[in-house]
Amino acid sequence: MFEGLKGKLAGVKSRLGGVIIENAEEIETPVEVTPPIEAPAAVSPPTEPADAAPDEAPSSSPADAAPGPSVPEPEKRTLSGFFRRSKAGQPDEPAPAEPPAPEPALPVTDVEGAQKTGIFTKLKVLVTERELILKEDDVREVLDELEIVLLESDVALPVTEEIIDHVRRDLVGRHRKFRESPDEIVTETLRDALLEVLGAGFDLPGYIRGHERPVRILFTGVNGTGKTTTVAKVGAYLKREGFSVVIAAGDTFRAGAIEQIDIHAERLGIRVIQHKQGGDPSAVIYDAVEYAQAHGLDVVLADTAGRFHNKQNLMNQLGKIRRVMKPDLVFYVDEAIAGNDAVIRAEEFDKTVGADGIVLTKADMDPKGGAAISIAHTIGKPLVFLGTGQGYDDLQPFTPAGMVADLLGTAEA
Ligand SMILES: Nc1nc2c(ncn2[C@@H]2O[C@H](COP(=O)(O)OP(=O)(O)O)[C@@H](O)[C@H]2O)c(=O)[nH]1
Ligand SMILES: [Mg+2]
Repeated sequence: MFEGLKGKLAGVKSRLGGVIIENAEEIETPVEVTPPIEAPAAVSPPTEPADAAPDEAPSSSPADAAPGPSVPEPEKRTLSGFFRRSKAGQPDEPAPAEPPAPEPALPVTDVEGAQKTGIFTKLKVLVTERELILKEDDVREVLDELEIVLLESDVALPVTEEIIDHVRRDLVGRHRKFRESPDEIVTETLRDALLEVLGAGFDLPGYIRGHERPVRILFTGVNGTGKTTTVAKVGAYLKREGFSVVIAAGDTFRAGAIEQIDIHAERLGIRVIQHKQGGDPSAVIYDAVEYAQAHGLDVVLADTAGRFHNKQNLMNQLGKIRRVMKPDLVFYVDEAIAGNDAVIRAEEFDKTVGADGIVLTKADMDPKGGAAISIAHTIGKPLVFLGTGQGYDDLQPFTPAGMVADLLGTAEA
């Protein structure tokens, strides 16, 4: 799923990490430390090999219990060591604890004075740190690249712009201590930017539990996108979640549609209410709602024929279904592989008929992910499910955190 986009995002991540490494500036921060009584033993002459220091000064935090002026050394060595490796082209590699190198000690002030005036005197040491302050120019090229990657992946233009703006706001002009790895900084920034546009998702089982039964769900959308298959998958999913389900065979328009849903439902052990082909779909759906009420069922899932807003007769029929069924939820089904077209169609559908949630099918065949990223933000309605194959279990409740973790190749936060 979304393999093309994932690969391109990995490229952007590593280049943005490179920009961070190039622009991390070295600064010197004065830090006051109070040496403990045993401190004199830890004061190393500058000529002594530096790796003698950590035995006596295991803490790398000079503010904690720093026993002498040589304490900040391990921190500096770690940073510079990390920096060297990163420059060598491995910005993603975490910095391992490395054995101290025989580098000269950090600039230290007052050492002589401290030794002369007594061990309880506070020592001022200058700790070399790296600080990150990126300028607009530093990131322009990579942000242009990210923009192209998103647009090529069919992310809608306004959504792409929001993501880019978020990343720019997050990185440019802000002072950061260079303690996190560049990869962490970049991943966190991209994660936040994507989460901002992905919306909140939709917890269907939670909705059903908190709602008067039966919950009536109408599935609509363009022919061939996977409505009937999705109705079957959602039925299977809700059964697994412990709900009782009835399906209304509301596609009375297409030859073979009733048989298709019948076969699915029989395999899944779900009851189907059906009339004959050519009948009034709102009558079938009405019967299914009555059946659910009479049997105390939790959910009615209504399949419909593929309809599109410019076919006036089908629009009228859909209006009638809405009046008769009084759906609690209208789910618009489209296919992820349609990319931006799916987003445009969903937007039109929502404006003319109204939708409460979106299902994107065939995500398993979509290398781009643009529709999944853009659709909720564009329409202001949640993406509820992703269809991920032709099997009944190939349905993922959409969660923004799961999607972002998948795209960025990280564990779910
Ligand atoms: N790969 C893949 N195929 C799907 C998915 N959902 C549906 N399909 C296939 O898409 C085709 C059309 O599905 P159907 O449910 O009949 O679409 P409908 O006309 O909207 O009812 C069928 O061959 C399905 O097996 C999915 O998530 N992934
Ligand atoms: Mg169908």
